[in-house]
Amino acid sequence: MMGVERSGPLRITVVSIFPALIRAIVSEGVLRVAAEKGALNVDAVDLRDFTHDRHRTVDDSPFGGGAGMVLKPEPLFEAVESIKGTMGDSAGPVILLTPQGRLFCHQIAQELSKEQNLVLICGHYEGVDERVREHLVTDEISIGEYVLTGGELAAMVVVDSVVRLLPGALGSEQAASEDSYAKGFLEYPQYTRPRVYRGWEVPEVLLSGNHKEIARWRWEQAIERTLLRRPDLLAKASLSKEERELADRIKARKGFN
Ligand code: 6GU
Repeated sequence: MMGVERSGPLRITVVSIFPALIRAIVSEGVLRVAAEKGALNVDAVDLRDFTHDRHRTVDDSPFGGGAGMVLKPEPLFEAVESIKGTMGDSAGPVILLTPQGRLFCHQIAQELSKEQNLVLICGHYEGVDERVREHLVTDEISIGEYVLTGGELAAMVVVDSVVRLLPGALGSEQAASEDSYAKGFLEYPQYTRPRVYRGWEVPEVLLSGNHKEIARWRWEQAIERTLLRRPDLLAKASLSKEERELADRIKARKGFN
């Protein structure tokens, strides 16, 4: 897709042995609304539809022995080839969800959100025949350093975070560009009514109506929170000279360094 605007919805095809699970998730909330608005089109493809035996077998025991089962290559190749056949020249990445993949993050979500088509293959912990990795998939993604029973939840994490970045998918267009990870630091604290709850008061500045002061307070809170919880993020953030100086002053005041 590089550098070309997508026409129409981002089309995501998820290959899974639990397609009903995928459909359940995309039929609620923001994902559903994004589809209704024409920003997104998610298809769940049942891997078992690409088997040819009576038992619809998708896995087999590993050559060389060992515990667990391995996803067979034939159904995966046939499923992805069939999906790509419907995409023509706009076929995009074919991504295997696996704990061995590169670690998912905001930047990857942003890259994926610019594609025309995505194919997500839900792996299973025991593994996928290596020929699928070598000759079918173009990328492998993990969502974190822990092990899930299958790639379905990981695929849904990827879909969810990508959909938030699609133009026309969120209620307010600025919301995604204001994300903490887009800016490189964590969010400031938010409050709503009541002004006093169980004796706990909302910070006075937020009630002041002074927008300049409010913006400054939020900025300082965001910096402070990031310093405390994720100093690594702040070190990488792209701040203006002014912002960097303010961050350094907060750091000094709070006894960081
Ligand atoms: Cl993508 N799959 C599985 N099975 N476990 C994971 C994962 C993916 N990412 C983190 N753990």
